[in-house]
Amino acid sequence: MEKYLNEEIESKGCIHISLVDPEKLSPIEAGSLASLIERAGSSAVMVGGSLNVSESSMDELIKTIKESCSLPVIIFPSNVNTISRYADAIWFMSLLNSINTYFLIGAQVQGAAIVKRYNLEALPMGYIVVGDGGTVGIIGQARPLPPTKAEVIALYALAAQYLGMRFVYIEGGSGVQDPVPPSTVSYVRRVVSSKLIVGGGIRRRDQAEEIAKAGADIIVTGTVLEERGVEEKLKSIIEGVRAGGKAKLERRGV
Ligand code: 1GP
Repeated sequence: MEKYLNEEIESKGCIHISLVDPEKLSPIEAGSLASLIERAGSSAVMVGGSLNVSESSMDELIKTIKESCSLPVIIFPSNVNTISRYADAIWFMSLLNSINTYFLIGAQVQGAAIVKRYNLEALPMGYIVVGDGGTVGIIGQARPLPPTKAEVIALYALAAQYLGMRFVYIEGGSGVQDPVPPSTVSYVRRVVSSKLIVGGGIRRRDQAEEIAKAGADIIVTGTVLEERGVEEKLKSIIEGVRAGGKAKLERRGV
């Protein structure tokens, strides 16, 4: 999975991943949504949510997604009970600005043996919640990092990189009003070389394009899948990701 993601990022400059929340979708809805996600051009599907998710709801949803499209599925865990054997990989993540050690290392210790038993590829990721952070900020007891405090966010990201985390996720929180500012993304980009994931509140093409141009490697959107006109909206966001990724590659002279 990591090799696939890196190759996709290498060729496109920036890629898009759709986030599906088991609490918000029935497996039947998820089936048609999964093929729509593939048609629209996402590179993978992430499955997870902060509230009311169980291993069985993860299993059902992931099986349906795998039957309905050929995209790889990555677990976006909120707790140890969201690890499913049917996924291809898991973000093995630590919520770096949580004040609760459970979200820093406790859940990871409890989940590690399950990940091994299910033979899931573990993708090491530092997770940084900025702004109010939405539900995940509350559940994960994140100490709020102001979205414009780029220099502090960058230090969290750099610490993650030095700890060996090959992915860093700057999370604005699902459904928040404003995404992480592109200026913050470009600041962090200049400091770290880990793959940079950005998500939370991205609803439009121009927002996705600016964040990709600023240096994001992966853009995640979830809420848009629950809205009317999803196919059109998703395609337009992914066009923005492509345009921003292309600009990024051109800047690098690729
Ligand atoms: C949440 O960053 C993701 O973890 C996606 O956010 O639901 O706002 O697209 P949205």
